[in-house]
Amino acid sequence: MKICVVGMGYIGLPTSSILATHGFEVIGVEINKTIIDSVEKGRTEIQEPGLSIIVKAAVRSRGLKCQETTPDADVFIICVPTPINQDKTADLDYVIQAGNMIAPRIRNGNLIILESTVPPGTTRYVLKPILERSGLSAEKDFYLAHCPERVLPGNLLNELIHNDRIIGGINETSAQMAKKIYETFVEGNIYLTDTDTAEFVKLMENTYRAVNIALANEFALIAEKLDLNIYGAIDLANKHPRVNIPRPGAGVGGHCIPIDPWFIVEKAPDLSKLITTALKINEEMPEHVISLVKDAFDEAGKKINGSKVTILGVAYKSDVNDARETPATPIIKKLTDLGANIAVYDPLVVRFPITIEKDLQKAVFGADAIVIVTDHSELKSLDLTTIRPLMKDNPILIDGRNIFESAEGFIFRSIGRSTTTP
Ligand code: SAJ
Repeated sequence: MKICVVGMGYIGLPTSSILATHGFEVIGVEINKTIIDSVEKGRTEIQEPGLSIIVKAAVRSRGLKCQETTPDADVFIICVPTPINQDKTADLDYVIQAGNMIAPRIRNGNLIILESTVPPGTTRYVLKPILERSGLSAEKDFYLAHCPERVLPGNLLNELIHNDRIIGGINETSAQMAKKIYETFVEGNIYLTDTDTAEFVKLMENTYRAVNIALANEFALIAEKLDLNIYGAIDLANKHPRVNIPRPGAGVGGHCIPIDPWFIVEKAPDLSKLITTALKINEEMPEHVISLVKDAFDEAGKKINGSKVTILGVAYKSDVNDARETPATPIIKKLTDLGANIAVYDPLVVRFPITIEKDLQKAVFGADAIVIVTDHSELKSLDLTTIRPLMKDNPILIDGRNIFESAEGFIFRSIGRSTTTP
């Protein structure tokens, strides 16, 4: 069976490689020529445990190819990004483009699966009419399903295989046909529903996480006001059998948690009060980091204008090389607006608008302040006694990820932590 996967990014490439190593003939379609070149050579820039091995195996066995044009196939899987517009509505351009590419290729009996995260109704009311421009009818001539991806970056391949999956079909046959594809490699359970429900379920999952992180962030701000330590308090609250509060931090990034909940808001703005407030709380965390920086500079008797501030970690979360929607971006912008000279260190990220210093000592040399934005494993074992002598007098440490309980010799601020009690 021949499967065409449109979009060879974070989801498309691992999915294609897994399908290829499970006996399917897979053709990846990609508009980015650099990605085509690297996949054809069996390589990937995406750092995920086990991914480069499986990509290499898929390409070497000739089960996976990558090209710019859309081929004929039995199954088409759409794995394109769905970014957000300025007005916080979903930008469906890539989904529409993928539909337009697939429509001329559709034959009787084909199955089209949308994996991209979309507002409820998109499969049925946006994608289906585009595909029907082929002259064929969904349900009668071809089949259509939504199977939202669910994998956690950093543990992607493992979750691709072991997580349960939700498949929404425009009819029962579509869902059953899609299930046959996924059950070749998914070891979790596969649950079938309709497309609108599957779309909403995916958004509920990421919204649930966004709202819970927002609650943790709000608790952190309250804890600072009450002069207590939020992390110890959360650990104790989480001893309750039905409480599981996530970690507060410098901000919520990535291409899903700060974005996908807006796709629910878009469909029911008047009813999405809690979701909207939660998203705003998360968006304001970088501004809170700036207020901690200002406070620490005041205590040090220094001016931000003309100072050197080193940002440690620009990945959107620990141990990934992905900086999309990273809270580091608004933090750097604000500090630059205040006149600070910024240096950036990240052990993993390569692509970022500002040059990333790969030597930690050089990055912190002569700095007035360091701001920890990402809790990479390497930064969790940072030895402050070797860093402090490299910095200017009265060095400042702002810990946006609760790596340190205190920092001797530094003017220290940490999100959700009292400045007077340890
Ligand atoms: N974060 C916190 N505190 C926490 C956990 C996370 O501030 O306790 C921050 C992270 O630093 C990061 C952001 O939240 O900036 C998002 O990180 P994440 O690990 O929560 O999620 P993602 O974006 O890497 O992956 C999520 C996952 N969704 C859920 O857990 C419900 C994943 O399963 C989805 O497949 C993925 O979104 C997606 O692609 O939709």
